Amino acid sequence: MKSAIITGITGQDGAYLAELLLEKGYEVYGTYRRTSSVNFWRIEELGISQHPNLKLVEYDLTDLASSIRLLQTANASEVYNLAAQSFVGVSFDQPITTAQITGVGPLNLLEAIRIVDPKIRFYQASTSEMFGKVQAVPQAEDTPFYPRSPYGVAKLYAHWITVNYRESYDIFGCSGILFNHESPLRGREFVTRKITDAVAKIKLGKLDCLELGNLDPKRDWGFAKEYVEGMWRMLQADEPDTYVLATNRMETVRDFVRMAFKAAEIEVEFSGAEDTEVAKDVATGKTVMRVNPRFYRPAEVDLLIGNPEKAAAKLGWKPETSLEQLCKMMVDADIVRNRMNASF
Ligand code: NDP
Ligand code: GDR
Repeated sequence: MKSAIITGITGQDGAYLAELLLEKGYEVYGTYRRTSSVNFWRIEELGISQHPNLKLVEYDLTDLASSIRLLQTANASEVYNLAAQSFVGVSFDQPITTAQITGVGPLNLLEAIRIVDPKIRFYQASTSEMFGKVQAVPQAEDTPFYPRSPYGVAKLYAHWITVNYRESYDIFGCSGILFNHESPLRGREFVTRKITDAVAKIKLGKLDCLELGNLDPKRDWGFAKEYVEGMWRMLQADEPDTYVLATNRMETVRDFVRMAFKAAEIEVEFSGAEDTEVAKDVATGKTVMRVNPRFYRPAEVDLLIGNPEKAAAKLGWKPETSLEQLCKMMVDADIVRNRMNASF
């Protein structure tokens, strides 16, 4: 039986990847952090938390000794490093913690691989945030990087150290430059889920108005479940490499707001500009969304759209779910959860 380690199993991608690897017959070591109240709601919702081939291991990415012990215990042939302080907004308030976890953390795992077994295959969760300020459209593997947040800068270190270990020590290190990917399991601090959760609450009469920051940024949003399949394919390839996963379609945050309300059968109309922009329910005239500058970031990434041709050609990977389908799936899931007063 093949064995794999997934760091960050309590996160969105960790949960979907665990589901995929268990389906493929792997033994999965999923890591979670020691906190006062660990939350396994995602793997519970997927129905895999009690799976006999899933082992949950306490682990912190910033600790080299525990990285070595993790590899020794699991005897895994593949390591998927999904753990990170992954919220861009928070990285401006906690830049040092972000650098330690998101930037240097992966180096602990690479060093542990070098010490324990250099044949272990390693996946690093890199990000379109490394492209940051637009240098080319659409962005591909060879587009120059220009990160715009402490998170993006930290991820860039992790990306290059993965490439460096590949070239220096022949470690099978893959870097997946993934554009935004969402799902009903997305954390509520990220904009798509913040929107779909609020739309569900407004639909059910539990909330009057959603507050957002900048509505102009354009993002390339895909479905997370499809993106974890791409991660797995990268580690099955003959050679380690760097790949972009994206849909090659972009929309603004404002477009996603409109789409989410539409999925709940509420038509909205936008008016006002920048700080005073609002969206009103056409049927009732009520304001259901307003801009609050509190959510603006010190530096913004205006436009991300990826070119996934290399992943299509070399891995046979292709996104299938449209943004409209994804958005509807998220709104529907949030309506069900809010009806049950679920807290996640
Ligand atoms: P989440 O924020 O949902 O999950 C992050 C995971 O990392 C959580 O399980 C979290 O644990 C864990 N973690 C945080 N700090 C540590 C630490 N010090 N030691 C061990 N574990 C830690 O992220 P996603 O699932 O959305 O993303 C997965 C990875 O992919 C991340 O690295 C992210 O930066 C990257 N990425 C994500 C994209 C996306 O659109 N989703 C796009 C491109 C890259 P806890 O629950 O305890 O906080
Ligand atoms: P991002 O995702 O920064 O792209 O990082 P997020 O959903 O947080 O923001 C997307 C865009 O929406 C704008 N925005 C808001 N964002 C949030 N969170 N809350 C708001 O109220 C709000 N209003 C407007 C943001 O300014 C931004 O432009 C995600 C994370 O998953 C990273 O870990 C990952 O690397 C990248 O995607 C690719």
